[in-house]
Parts: sequence; structure tokens; C-alpha cells
Amino acid sequence: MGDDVSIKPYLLPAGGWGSMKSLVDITRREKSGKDTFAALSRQNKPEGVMCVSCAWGKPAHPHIAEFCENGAKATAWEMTTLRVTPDFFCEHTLTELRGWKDFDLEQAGRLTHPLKYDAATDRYVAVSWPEAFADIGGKLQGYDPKSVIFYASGRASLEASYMWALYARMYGSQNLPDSSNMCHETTSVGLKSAIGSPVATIHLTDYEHCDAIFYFGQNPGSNSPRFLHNLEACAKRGVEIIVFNPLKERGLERFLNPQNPIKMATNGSTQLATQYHQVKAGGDIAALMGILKWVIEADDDACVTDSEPVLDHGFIAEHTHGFEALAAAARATSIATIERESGLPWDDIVAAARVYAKAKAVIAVYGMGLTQHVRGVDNVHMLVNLLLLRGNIGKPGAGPGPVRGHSNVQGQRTVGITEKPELVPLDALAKQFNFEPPRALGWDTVAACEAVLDGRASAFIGLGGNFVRAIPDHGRMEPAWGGLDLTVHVATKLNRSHLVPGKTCYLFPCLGRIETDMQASGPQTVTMEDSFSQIYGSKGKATPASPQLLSEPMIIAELAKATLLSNPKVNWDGWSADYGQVRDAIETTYPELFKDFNKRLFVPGGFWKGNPASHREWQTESGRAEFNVPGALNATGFDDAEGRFRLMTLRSNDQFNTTIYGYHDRFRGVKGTRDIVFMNKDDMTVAGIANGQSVSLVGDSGSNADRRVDGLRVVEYEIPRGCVGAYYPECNLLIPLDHHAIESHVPAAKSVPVRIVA
Ligand SMILES: Nc1nc2c(c(=O)[nH]1)N[C@H]1C(S)=C(S)[C@@H](COP(=O)(O)OP(=O)(O)OC[C@H]3O[C@@H](n4cnc5c(=O)[nH]c(N)nc54)[C@H](O)[C@@H]3O)O[C@H]1N2
Ligand SMILES: Nc1nc2c(c(=O)[nH]1)N[C@H]1C(S)=C(S)[C@@H](COP(=O)(O)OP(=O)(O)OC[C@H]3O[C@@H](n4cnc5c(=O)[nH]c(N)nc54)[C@H](O)[C@@H]3O)O[C@H]1N2
Ligand SMILES: [Mo]
Repeated sequence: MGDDVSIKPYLLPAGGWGSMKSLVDITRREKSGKDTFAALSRQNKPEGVMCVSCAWGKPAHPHIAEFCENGAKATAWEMTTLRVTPDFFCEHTLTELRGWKDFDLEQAGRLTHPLKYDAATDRYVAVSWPEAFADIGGKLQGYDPKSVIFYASGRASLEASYMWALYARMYGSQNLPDSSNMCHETTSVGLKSAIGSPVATIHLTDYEHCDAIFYFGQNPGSNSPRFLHNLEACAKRGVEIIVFNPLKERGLERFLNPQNPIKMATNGSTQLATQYHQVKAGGDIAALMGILKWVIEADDDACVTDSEPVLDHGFIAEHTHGFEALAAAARATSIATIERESGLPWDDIVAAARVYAKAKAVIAVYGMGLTQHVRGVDNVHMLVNLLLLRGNIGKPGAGPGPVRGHSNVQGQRTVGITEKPELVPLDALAKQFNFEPPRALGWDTVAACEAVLDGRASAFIGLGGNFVRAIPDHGRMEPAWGGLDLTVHVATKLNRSHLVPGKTCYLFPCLGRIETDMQASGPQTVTMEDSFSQIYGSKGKATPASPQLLSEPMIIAELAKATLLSNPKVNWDGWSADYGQVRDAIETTYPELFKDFNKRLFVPGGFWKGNPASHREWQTESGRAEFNVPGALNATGFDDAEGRFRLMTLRSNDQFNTTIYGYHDRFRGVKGTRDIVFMNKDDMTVAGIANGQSVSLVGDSGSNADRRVDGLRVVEYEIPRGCVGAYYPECNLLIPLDHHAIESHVPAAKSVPVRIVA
């Protein structure tokens, strides 16, 4: 852990001197090379390199430094000068390494050589690439393709992702779970069923035209810091920013722009949120129902008194379906029920509703605080319901704005990474490549885990990520992993997933996006899609961490060649030598989305994929935007009970998913530890627990009673009663695999039933 533990409230705004200081610390901590500052200066700019951290938009007119503190961390992390060579494994067995923390594993440095697990010595040993590919190809030929899992984490480029999905399907598997299955799949399902488009309908520039932002369950200060610039500009224009979050996140309260010298000198931060509502975890459906109730009843009154209507009746009549049922549900819900289920006083809900009723253009922003719940899809539907009431979709400055996570997670779906056959143009692929793709539903993340548990899965191949650590239920999942016949990981750094080998196990090191990708036709460009459906090229220019590294497209091409019968329609060698040819293939499969793909790589601000709902074309079953009545007001999927808490598993400011950069959560005032649990003062009093006391969190539902995490230090915190917060991934073992969003199967990581044991 290194640092001393200290916990005290953080009084400074997000950004500011804290983030500048952090930048210097980061390069020192990561021991990153001298190229790091050169890479940062090119970050998120046309012809530059697109940040490997979040999926926030890259403006057409970037700042001089178009990167944030956490983007810099991600860059420095990838550019570390430390190396994990085969010698590292002479010194450390996997058994020993399983005792290491996530932080220490990744801190060891970049992987340099292809490795194979040697069970006799319990170590990874170097292997040659050709030998490894041949062995894997041969093994795959012996399995039922429907028993093989092809996981992808949302960082891989459009080119690699397209090749990955095609490889899996040509082999005969539709088991293509990806990180989105743990993340915004709830959005893909919820927005699709409500408005016919599975992604944000807004552009980055819509933030210049909105007059209110309704902001739910997303933490920009840590997870999408460049968004703070847009929020700051909104705040200065007088835009109302209405936040719903159980925690007071500093990034939503105040921002000090580190790129503004005058403000830095005077410490003059900008206040962001105009209202801050600390809703209970899982209380958003109820809060939104409250707003809907007030707005609809205000409109009922206006109708009686013949004054100006509050709802956009023209829009509702022309564009929507299901209004009456929703309005009836809202009118029938009592104020007392809304207060109880949301944890918010009615006056607060009315204050928010008044802003909504007056605003001309509203953006609804959200993240994991809405998607990672049993009723996550209801959360998304409620947000859409709110927008539809006043025609806030498909006009400037208005619409849903989910903030995506991984830098290309949205793009992976666009080019075919999905277990759902209906989301892929299978006929087009069949024709283009002359093969018969699988047509049945494949495994998503939860289904893949179930298959590993009950022995139906024979192999797991992971294109990036840290699957075994990112999923729930570690106590059951980790031991099950050894039952797989084959595991293969493509990665840049060592992580926990690599330490639970199948009977045969390979670990392949690959180039990172920041590095020069030199192939037979010259240096390559890769592409990605951001949260606003803008697509950009990215050119790495840093020196690769090791001469042995292969690019992801090259690794996929070699695996495909070793696994599949040769097919004259797919020139894997041509593709890995020249990614432009992959983009041509993508354009053939998706002619409308990717027209002139190769010519548009460096359009400033990217080129837009298009979105039917953004011009009010609703590709739903009814052909209209759907109002949806939620199945319940409590999104948690479980009942409250004496002594039961709703656990939110959170990211700190010093991590990227399972990558732990350090032990500081600056904005929340935690320094030197991740073993904490945030708890409300009154709950502590009732339970007789003192600040700083060590406690255990124990699962508290039928199926998770034997799951526990010990040694957590209680931190008294401004958090609603009945809710506690702790860090992901350390607390993932408390989440039962079957505790997931009903329709999207996203693990319900933001409300896990637990008890606190002193
Ligand atoms: N630096 C950094 N950047 C990242 C990541 C990272 O780990 N580190 N991860 C990337 C990825 S893959 C993703 S998906 C995104 C994640 O970014 P976010 O969507 O911000 O995800 P979280 O940090 O998990 O938590 C979201 C917020 O939801 C709130 N919350 C929890 N439960 C509820 C609830 O019931 N209702 C409401 N209204 N709010 C709730 C929490 O208090 C927290 O502020 O960030 C991406 N960017
Ligand atoms: N309890 C709980 N669980 C969660 C969440 C939560 O909020 N709470 N969030 C969920 C979410 S939103 C997500 S997206 C998932 C994240 O799940 P994943 O995407 O699977 O995990 P990451 O931690 O992003 O993966 C980190 C690893 O990626 C590898 N890597 C980094 N760069 C590259 C690259 O360029 N190429 C390759 N091949 N590998 C690379 C490195 O080896 C690194 O160790 O976790 C989910 N799990
Ligand atoms: Mo994510």
C-alpha cells in the first residue's frame, strides 16, 4: 500500500491544482518514458492518438492540452518503462502472484513475450508465436464451437473488433460477450426498446444549446473529466444542472479548469450543479416518477384553467405511444410512496420538476448509477419518459446522453461484437465472406459465466480486459476457471485473469494504441467510436514496449489462419498488413454507416455514424417513441429489511476499472487505502459502529449469504441512510452472478444486498 492512510473531506474543486500535481506524480509513479509528454500533446486531436481511457467526445477544435488527469494516467500507465519479461516468472509462480494485489500486478510493467503456462512448475514460460498459434488452432478445431467464449473488452479498435467477431462467427461461435455486458448493455436494451436507437441521440455540440441537464449516476470528475469543460461552459451560460446521485461527487459540484491560468491563480472555481439530490441507491425510478407526476398534474391543471400547457401535446400525439398508461401510473402514485422509495423530500422533487417544466431543451445524462441495477432498464425508460413529455428528443440541445465507458465500447457493437444475432447483418456477412454464420443467440457475460460454472464451456479467449476480475461472484468464478480446457488472453499488462489458467493457457502481449503499429504496408491507423457516435482515426507514435509485441489485428489474423479452413474471400494476411483493407471490408458490410471510411479517418471531430432517433425516426415496433410504465419503483430488485444495506460498488479517482493506479480517492478524501466502506452517520449510531472501525460486509440475500469481505474500515460519509459504498473490484465477490438487470443481464453492481458485521 505504501502510503499512510488518511481520510478527511476534500475541500477543493475538481480539476485545479490537485489534478496538475497529480499529473507530475503520475509520470513518476508509472515510471513512464520520455515519450509520454509527446504522446499527451497529441492526445484526442485530429491526426493524433485517441485516449485509451474514456469514450468522451473529441472536439473538432481541441484545447492545446485536450487530455485530462485520468487520460494522462492511462497514457503514463501504458508507457511505463517497467517490463514483465519471462525472467519475472522465473521468480514468481502463479500461486504466489495470486496473493498480489491488482495494483502490484499491473505495476510490474508491460508484458514483453508470448507466454504459455507450465503446470509442472506453476509458471509462465516463453513460447514462440507460431508454436502458440498452431497449438491453439489445433485445439479449437477439436471443440464444439458453441462451447468457446470470445470475450472482448471495449478498448480494441473497430478494425480489431470487426476481425474478432468475424473470426468467432466463421469458427461457428456467437459467444461474443464484451465489457458492455457489464456496463451500458442496459442502455442498448432500454434506449432501443424506447426510441429505436441504442445510443445517445445527442452530439457534443448539443451541450451548447441545452438549457437544463438532468444528471443521473455518473461521476465526471473521475471517469470522464474532459466533460467538465462542457459542464463548466453550460454553468456559465446559466444552464440548470440538476444532479441525482447518492454521493456528493466533487466533479458535479465545483470545477476549477486547470487550463485557465487566471482561475488557477485565484482558485476561482465554477459551481456546476444548481440542484443536488442525494437519491437512495436504486431510488431513481421513484424520483423520476415524482417529477413525471408533478409535470403531468401541472399540465392537467393548465388544461382545466385553460392556461399554457406544460406537456408538448403535439409531439406526444405525433411521435409517441403509451402516454395514457404512463400518465395514469404517475397520477396514481402517491407522494408518500415517492418520498419513501426515492429517499427524497417531495419539495426537492418539485424543485427539479419546475426546472424541467420550464426548460426548452433538456439533456439527460447518466452512467453506471442507472444501468447497474436489477431494474436498470426501467431506469433508462423513466429517463426517456421524462424527455418525451416535452419533446426533448430529436431537437437541438436535447436528448438522452449516456456516458459510455471504454474508449471504443460503443464501436464494438457497431461492427458486430454481440451475442445477439438480430443486431448483426448476418446475411450480408454470409454473402461477403461465403460462409454460414451461427444464427442462434450466443452467450453474454452472465451466460458465459454460467457455462464456465457448469462445465459447458471448453475455452475462453479474451481480447483485452480482465474478465475474471470484472465479473461478479469471484468466490465461485475463480475456482471454476481451472475447469476450462483452454484459456488465452491478449493483454498489455499482467492481471488477475491471467493467474487462473485453464488446462492449457496462453498469455499474449500486444501493442497498445499509443505505440507505433508498423506493418508490411507501413505505419497503421486504427479507429474508434465515441459516446456521440463520432468515428476517428488514431495513430500511435511511441516506441513499442518490446520488439516481440504483435498488434491485435495481427494476433487475430494469425489465430484465424490457424483455426479456420482457408477461405479465398478473407485475406487475413492482407488485412493484418494493411488495416485500410479491413476498413474496406467494414464499409462493404455496413455501407451506410461507413461510407468512404478510409477517406474520412481524420475529419476534425470525427465523422458521424448517424442516429435515426436524432431526427425523430423511431425504429421501434410501433414506429413511435414508447412511453414505458416501470415494473416497480424500487430498482434494486430486493426488499428492504432490518439490518440490510444497499451496497454500491464504486470506482475511485485512482483506477481505470480493474486497473488500480494507486490508493488515493482524492475527491472523496480517501488516501492510502481501498479497504473502506462509506456509511451514513445515523446508520453507524444505530449499529453502534465508530468511524474508522473495521467491519465485514456479508451478503444478505438467499443466494449470497456465504459471501463476505473482511477488514473494511468504516468511513463516515454523506450518503443516504440504508446505503453503503465500497470499491470495485474488491467487493465483486459479494455480488451473486444471478443478481443482474432483468432484461440486459448487466450485473447489479450498484445495489447489492449486504449486512454489516462489526
Ligand atoms: N478514470 C477512469 N475513467 C473511467 C473508468 C474508470 O474506472 N476510471 N471506467 C470507464 C468505464 S468502463 C465506465 S463504464 C465509466 C463509468 O463511469 P460512471 O458511470 O461514472 O461509473 P461509476 O464510477 O461506477 O459510478 C457512477 C456514479 O453513480 C452513482 N450511483 C451509484 N448508485 C446510484 C443510483 O442508484 N442512482 C444514482 N442516481 N446514482 C448512483 C455513484 O455515486 C457514482 O457517482 O467510466 C469510464 N471512464
Ligand atoms: N462491481 C462492479 N463490477 C464492475 C463494474 C462496477 O462498476 N462495479 N463495472 C463494470 C464495467 S462498466 C466494465 S466496462 C467492466 C470492465 O471490464 P474489462 O474491460 O474486462 O476490464 P479492464 O479493467 O478495463 O481491463 C484491464 C486490462 O486490460 C488490458 N489492456 C489494457 N489495454 C489493452 C490493449 O490495448 N489491448 C489489450 N488486448 N489489452 C489491454 C490490461 O492487461 C489490463 O489489465 O467491469 C465491470 N465490473
Ligand atoms: Mo464500462
